[in-house]
Amino acid sequence: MFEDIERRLAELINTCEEPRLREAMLYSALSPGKRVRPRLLLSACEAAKGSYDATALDFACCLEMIHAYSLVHDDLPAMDDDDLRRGRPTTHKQYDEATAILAGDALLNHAYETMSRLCADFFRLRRPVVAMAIIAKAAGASGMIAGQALDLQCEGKKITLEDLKGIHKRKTGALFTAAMEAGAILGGGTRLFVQGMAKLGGMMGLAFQIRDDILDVVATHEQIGKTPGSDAKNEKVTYVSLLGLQKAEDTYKRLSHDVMALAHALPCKTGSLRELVAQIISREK
Ligand code: GRG
Repeated sequence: MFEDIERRLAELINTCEEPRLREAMLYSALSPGKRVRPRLLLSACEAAKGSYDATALDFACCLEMIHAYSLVHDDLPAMDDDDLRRGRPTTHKQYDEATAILAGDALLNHAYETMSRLCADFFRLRRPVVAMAIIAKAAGASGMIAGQALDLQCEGKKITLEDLKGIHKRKTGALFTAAMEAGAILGGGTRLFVQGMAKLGGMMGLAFQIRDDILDVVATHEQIGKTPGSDAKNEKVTYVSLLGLQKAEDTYKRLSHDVMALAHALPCKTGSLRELVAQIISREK
């Protein structure tokens, strides 16, 4: 699965014509990330249908392109101003700010161009259209971008745990939910199954982000491939800053337990999704 994603991601990006832009897109998208969201989409598809096909693989790569764009833009001086990502210089450090903005824009547009081509190819089937609408909404102004906007607006401010949960659910949870929902839809799952997978995605996204808040405090730069302490530097409100490290760890453990319980309750055709979910929520990097 991982190798399929790497190969297809490179193939899709290599169709872009402008050499420097293409190079910056490849640098940003193919740097050594965990590929969590595309693997979730493909595993959700397998859980519904038993296997995944070329359409699902392209959708998975589109989701990773959208994620890669969000990281490139998040690292820019105007946002979190980070120098390291995935153990390498961030895209604006490796190239320059203008190239990083354009590479992010291009990855985002390339994802939608690819998904709309798949919808056009399969215009008799509803599933790719529905999957694209779900991903677009999750990545957009009421999903990940809204989460990022709120995250920046709340820097240095006093907010409640409920407010923070709302930010995490949008900023991180939206793409996790979309990965699971779109994968289950592309695999032809029933409405009840799709709803269950979407719920699992949302819970997992929140657990993943709480773990991210914790790792920013306790992990090394070698471990996470970025500069730790960045949340404190940017005066971000996190589970750790609101609850303290111990309570944040307890919340994360409780949520992880609920995630695994739901993953086991869902009628999956293969065991690979449960394994991936367990691996993702116990992340050390
Ligand atoms: C710029 C629109 C826009 C959104 C940015 C993704 C994001 C929203 C910000 C990055 C900062 C951050 C901590 C976001 C929370 C989501 C998250 C944990 C991203 C990192 O995802 P991983 O761990 O990264 O899956 P890899 O490198 O493995 O792909």
